[in-house]
Amino acid sequence: MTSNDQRRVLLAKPRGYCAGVDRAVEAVEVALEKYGAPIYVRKQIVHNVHVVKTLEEKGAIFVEETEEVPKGAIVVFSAHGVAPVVHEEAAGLDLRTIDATCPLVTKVHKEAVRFAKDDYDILLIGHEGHEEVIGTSGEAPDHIHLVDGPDDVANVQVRDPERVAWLSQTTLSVSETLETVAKLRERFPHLTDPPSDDICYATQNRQVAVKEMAADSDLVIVVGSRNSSNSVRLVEVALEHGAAASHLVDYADEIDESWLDGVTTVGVTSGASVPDVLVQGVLAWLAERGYADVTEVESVKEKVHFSLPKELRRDLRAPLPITPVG
Ligand code: 2E6
Ligand code: F3S
Repeated sequence: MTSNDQRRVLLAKPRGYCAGVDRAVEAVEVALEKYGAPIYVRKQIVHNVHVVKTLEEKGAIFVEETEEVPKGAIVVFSAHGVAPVVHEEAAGLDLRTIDATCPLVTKVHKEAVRFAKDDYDILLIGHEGHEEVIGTSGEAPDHIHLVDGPDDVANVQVRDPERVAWLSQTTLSVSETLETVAKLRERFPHLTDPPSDDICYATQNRQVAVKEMAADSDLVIVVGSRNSSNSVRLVEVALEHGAAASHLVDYADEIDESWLDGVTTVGVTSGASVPDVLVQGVLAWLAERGYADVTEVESVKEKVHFSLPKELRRDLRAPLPITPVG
């Protein structure tokens, strides 16, 4: 039996919202305030069930496809980005669009366009079916080949092995991506690197933070949704770096009491799409069970901020149209 005075929590920092998520969620909130409900959002604005539910309660309507949005309405594109064809669909329906694509995803789109213009075969490392991968691939469908991890490298076929570049999804495991790139380079020694890191600062920093606490933790609880790539990666990183166990939960009430059997130190972190109120819920749940001693372990300082999408900034500057009375 673990005595009460040994029980403790290590709380990772940085954790939770990144600058791109903060901007995307605020974009929907500001759009609701400025234009009124309903505001349509194509796909989950970020991959978090609580965020989506909260915005729905405020009047956002989430749809899977652009064609579900009524003609002339306002639609927000999610932080994960969209293919150019989606912009065309929206224009065809006279929709007013607010593009909440994270600027760091847009950066990868631009890299894809440039490599395609130079006629490279582009090997996009990422998870099949993920929205970000669908959006990036749509920038240059004839040039991009998806590589879903190291085991997929053997399947890659290119036109000219001397003209090949790689890019990646922003939320991958850093170590697994390095392994995939090393295998790609074995096959294609002339492989060209992206101009800068595609795995974003927030993904990297949250992985560094969980790595630092993993070996000292008997259990690491990651707060995040199952379809959140960066959150799922944090569980993997925790296990790879010495945590005895690690689980992903959306809410504190999903924690199984049996996970605490024999546990002295609990590590807690959260994905980039997770509001901190959910982490506070987990801390309160743990405190009720004797894990009230919380130490925040800060590995990297973050100061990144992105301004709101340009369509919103423009409208926020403009005076409201005067509605004639009578
Ligand atoms: C957009 C791009 C990258 O599943 P994933 O980790 O990509 O997405 P979220 O919504 O969980 O995290 C934020 C994000 C948005 N990451
Ligand atoms: Fe952007 Fe990275 Fe967040 S790509 S949305 S800063 S996880």
